[in-house]
Amino acid sequence: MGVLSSGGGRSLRAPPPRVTPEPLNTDRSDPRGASGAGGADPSRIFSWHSGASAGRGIMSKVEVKTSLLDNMIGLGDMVLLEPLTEDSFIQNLKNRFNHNEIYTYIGSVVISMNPYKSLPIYTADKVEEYRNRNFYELSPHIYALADEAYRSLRDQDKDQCILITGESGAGKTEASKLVMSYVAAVCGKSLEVNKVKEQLLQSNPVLEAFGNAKTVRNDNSSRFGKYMDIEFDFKGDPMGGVISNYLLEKSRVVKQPRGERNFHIFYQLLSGASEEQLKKLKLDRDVSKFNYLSLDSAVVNGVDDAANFRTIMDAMQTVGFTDKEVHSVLVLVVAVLKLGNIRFKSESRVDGYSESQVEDSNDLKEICELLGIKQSVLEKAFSTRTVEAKQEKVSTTLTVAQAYYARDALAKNLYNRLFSWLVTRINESIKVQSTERKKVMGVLDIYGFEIFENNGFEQFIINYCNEKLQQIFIELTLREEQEEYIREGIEWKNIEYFNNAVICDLIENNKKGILAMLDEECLRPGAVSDNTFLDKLSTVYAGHHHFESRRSKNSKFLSDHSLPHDCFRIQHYAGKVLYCVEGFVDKNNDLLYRDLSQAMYEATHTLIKLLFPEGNPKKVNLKRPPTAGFQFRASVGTLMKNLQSKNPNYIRCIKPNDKKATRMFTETLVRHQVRYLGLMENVRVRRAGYAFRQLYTPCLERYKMLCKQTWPHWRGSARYRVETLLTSLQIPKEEFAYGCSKIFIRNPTTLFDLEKKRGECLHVLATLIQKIYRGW
Ligand code: AOV
Ligand code: MG
Repeated sequence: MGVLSSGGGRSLRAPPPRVTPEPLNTDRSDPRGASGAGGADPSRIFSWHSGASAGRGIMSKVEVKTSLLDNMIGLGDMVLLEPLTEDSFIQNLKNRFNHNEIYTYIGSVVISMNPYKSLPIYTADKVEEYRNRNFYELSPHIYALADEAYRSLRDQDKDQCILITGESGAGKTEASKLVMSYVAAVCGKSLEVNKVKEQLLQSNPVLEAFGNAKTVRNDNSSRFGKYMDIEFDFKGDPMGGVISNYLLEKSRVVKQPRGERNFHIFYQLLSGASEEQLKKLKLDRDVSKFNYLSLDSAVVNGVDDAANFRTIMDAMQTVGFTDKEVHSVLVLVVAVLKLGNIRFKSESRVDGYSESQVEDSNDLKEICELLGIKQSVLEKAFSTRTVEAKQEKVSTTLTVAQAYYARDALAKNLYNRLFSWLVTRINESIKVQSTERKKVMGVLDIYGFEIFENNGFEQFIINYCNEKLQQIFIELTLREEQEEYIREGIEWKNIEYFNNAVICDLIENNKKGILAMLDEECLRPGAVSDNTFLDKLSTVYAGHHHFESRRSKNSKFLSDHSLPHDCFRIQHYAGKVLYCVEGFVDKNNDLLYRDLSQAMYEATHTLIKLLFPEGNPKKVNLKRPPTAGFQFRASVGTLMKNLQSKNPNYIRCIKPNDKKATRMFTETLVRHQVRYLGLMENVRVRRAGYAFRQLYTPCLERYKMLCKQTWPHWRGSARYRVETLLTSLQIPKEEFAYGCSKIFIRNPTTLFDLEKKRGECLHVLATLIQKIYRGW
């Protein structure tokens, strides 16, 4: 039938955009982009694939079966799986994984299995292979998705976003880098463009050094969320970008769970700095000298911290950091390390009270020298605390425990602010200067869903963020898709799926959500504690299906000893997580004694002064800063809106085993992920659905030249004329469904076919016009 449905192996390059000079008249009211469930993004007109692998076009069920049997590599697109069961789905993934085929499609969604080994599939030749090719022409690859998104952005002028999801260690960060490097490889290559590209790419290692760490799940685990908008000019060349970062897991700075490390940069600096650098930084290379650095996993297998340090230094230079700035940054990293070594003792005062005092002042002295702070100022800030209320200032002494608390709070804040400053500084470098209209590709790489032995506030925030992303996927690929069929009056058998909106609401509801209740508790005067917060939650959510606590009245969990008294459990979309409530209030409050911020503000070191603006005594602000949870909820809300305004491209990462091992496929683990990611439902909707849809009038305007009854003018209702057009082209009836306002086309090949015919028609017309112009 169509160009794509002929036998395999034929070169099926996408028709160049020149053939269709005017933009497709797309249904812009349709926000779906529909990458997921065979939805309606007409911008994919040149690349909607048929659901077959390697240019085979639509395969019959018999063919599919044969190919599954004959070809142990498995099927490239799950849509073709017959019979479609969870077992066959997983078997297909396994077959492919065993043959190093780590990518598989569900329509235009890419499933990516982490191979835990480097595969020769990301070479320059591969880039060339996938460049400007139809999505389905070649075997499934992340490059096909990247190419698709890029061309859609460049040629159809549609902003894109790449949504990468999956649990910790599933391969999101790697995937995001592959997408970025692919796009960098296929766009312009002028000197100027190359410089921008380098800066954009090199921002990655810098942020990874400061924001990633070894966890038990992943040796290079992202401990912050990152969203990067890459901005392109009309030709599709990158002009720059903007990075947004989301809540860094700053508690890691002062304490790491067993078997985990602090952020990479600490180890990199100690291993990689030259003797001269160390001297300037008053630093000892020995990891064991620093309380903030865990020793049991200081060295990560296969990771060369020293070499990485040099890479980071080069990357910082490429991004545009001056030598002075780099030095300033390193000074702050050292200051954090040394803060961890400060010890306190209790000292009796003449008035009978006791107060905390710095025990051995050498580290404190060095910190002060590095930062340009008077030693007495910092010492005082560690032994007394000033509370300001209206006109009054009251000074109280700190106990030793409070002093340690203050020290850790300062270290966490310092590092966190340094990290945010790095993002701001990188943004300054990659900022687009021109005011010309930009096309945008957003790449989202967040921390993946995680369940540890002990889960606290950080995991709660991370898992909430993942819940929200799952929600976008559900909304766009499962809910809206199905609702549109019903709205348009198309015959549709509802496909059931679990909607996690209820969990999102449990967490983020403005009034009663867990985060709102935590805020309420934090702002309440009087004895505020994690336990009173938990009591409150337990009362309000006693009967909630996704919330479990032994403190709830008549709790059915009273005898559940796997649920300790100081914990609550949430049934997330991806599994049950037990959260220990200890530290929730404190981490949400994120308070730093003003004496410490004032001490930092007094520093002569310009960067640290900049990081603590609230320490300016002239600008005392008695208003409480927004809580960590509040800020996160707000920024995630903005992010979701941003993502929904773009055409989504999904990469669903799956972790094949829990051991970070190559060639190991743990079926139960994969099954669990397939379930909670909603992949079966995704295939079902996709299989039953229509790949393309368009309002009748624009559809007619685009293809009217293919039929005498509609060309050059048509009369009557657009719907009636579309029917005339399609009938005259003798396209099988089952390929279409006529909705109230839109025509739905089942297979992309049909669309390609229409496009091809249109292209030929335009070509004939253009030749004719040329002949006329040249006077024959
Ligand atoms: P994550 O981003 O999903 O986890 P990563 O992208 O960091 O996971 O991947 C974890 C590790 O798996 C990497 O460091 C690589 O060793 C390996 N890996 C992943 N993808 C590939 C690939 N395509 N080819 C080869 N190796 C790969 V987290 O950041 O923890 O949620 O918070
Ligand atoms: Mg990551």
